[in-house]
Amino acid sequence: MPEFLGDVIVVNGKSWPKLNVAPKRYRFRLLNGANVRFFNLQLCVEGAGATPNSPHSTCNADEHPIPFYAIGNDGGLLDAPVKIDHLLISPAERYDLVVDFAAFRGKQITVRNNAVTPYPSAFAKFTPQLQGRVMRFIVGKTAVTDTSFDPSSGKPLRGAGSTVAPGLAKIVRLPGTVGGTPLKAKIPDGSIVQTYRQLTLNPMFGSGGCHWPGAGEGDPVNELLLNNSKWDGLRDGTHTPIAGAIKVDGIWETEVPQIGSTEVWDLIDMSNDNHPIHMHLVQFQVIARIPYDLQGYGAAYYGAFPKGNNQCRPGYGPPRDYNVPNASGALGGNPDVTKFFVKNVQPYCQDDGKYDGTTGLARKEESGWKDTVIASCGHVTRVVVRFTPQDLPAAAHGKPINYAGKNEFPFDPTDADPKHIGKGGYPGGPGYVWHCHLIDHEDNEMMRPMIPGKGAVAKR
Ligand SMILES: [Cu+2]
Repeated sequence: MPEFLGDVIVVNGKSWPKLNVAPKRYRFRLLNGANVRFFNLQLCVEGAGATPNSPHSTCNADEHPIPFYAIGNDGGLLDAPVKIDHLLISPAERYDLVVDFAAFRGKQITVRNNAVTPYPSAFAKFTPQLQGRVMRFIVGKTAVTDTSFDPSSGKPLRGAGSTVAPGLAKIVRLPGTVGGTPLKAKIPDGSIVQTYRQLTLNPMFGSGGCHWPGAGEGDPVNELLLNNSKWDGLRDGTHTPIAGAIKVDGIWETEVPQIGSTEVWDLIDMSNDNHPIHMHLVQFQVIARIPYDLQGYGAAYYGAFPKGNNQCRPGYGPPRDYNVPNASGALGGNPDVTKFFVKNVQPYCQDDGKYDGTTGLARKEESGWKDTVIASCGHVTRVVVRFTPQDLPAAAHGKPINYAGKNEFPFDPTDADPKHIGKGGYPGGPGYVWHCHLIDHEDNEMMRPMIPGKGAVAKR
């Protein structure tokens, strides 16, 4: 059973609570703490609005959605407020919101949800009276003065001109993101992106298949894997490690980024659901979600297993030798996925991602520092990650800065010796992890170790 689903929505420990608010601005910090449930939230005020409900709206016919502002997410404040009227939030993601209740004196505003579960394949029943509502605001009748920051002003949240955090530098834009240098911009000693990885997200079917679709009704997903690799990195049945893996504290690791380096990871979702992929130690930036042909790629992937054993048993096919770059120069031991990029989202996904923003460039509200990204069905989700503290500049005097090989953390994340805890080594043991943050998936092997290394990395 790949997911357990509860059917009562709980906010701060209370089911479907009500909160009395004054007609002014409030800041809300949201954490999706559900084990597997995504939320696509709207704030629905009673009465008809100037703009009619869109077909996608979750508001009732006698309600309309009100706008609100995202001002931050997982890794801190955005550069400027982003006006939205719905918000997709997956388990472990955080969003910082400002809602202005001033125009709604005496009204009730219900927070509603229309995200199906699993998202977006919707195997589970959706009952609007259960999963469709989250909480309710009851707005006071008496006008109050409000001198708080007004996000509708569009004024910056960080840096010069900000009244919120003028001392906080603007978000450093990593290569490949909007506002960052192009992915192939050169620095004197190599390319700005030192390592490119293509890594798969695999549903492991009882029939032996490792990508959607399985063998039909009754073919269970027994476990989920990252890059067709179990947690310990041992090949199934043979007890030999993945080729190219290194052993750290008894675990065979493959994601060993060089400290300080900048990497691009392509997360190839081979399931029919979205997965919130979470990385420890660092914050990264989302570049885009690129539609791809899962069936075509799946055929190439199966083709990389030996004949006669043309299924996905870990250890017999991808990942092949992890550190041998594929046709696109990507590590990970997988067939090159870029040949299977397509213009339009393929129809095997329940949703084309256009309304919830899980296709194309990163949404504005997720364009800051993130540690959790929704890897969406039918897409290769591309993120850029730099193994440094997040606030270091990316360029000086117009030239990109290369931190590769330099540890800029106040501790040594490359040190895996547990004896060094408290002596500059942190955290001891096998280092860090990256994993799906659907709790039921991470506990079913959808997690891999990750430790920054000191050594050289492959150049593109
Ligand atoms: Cu998952």
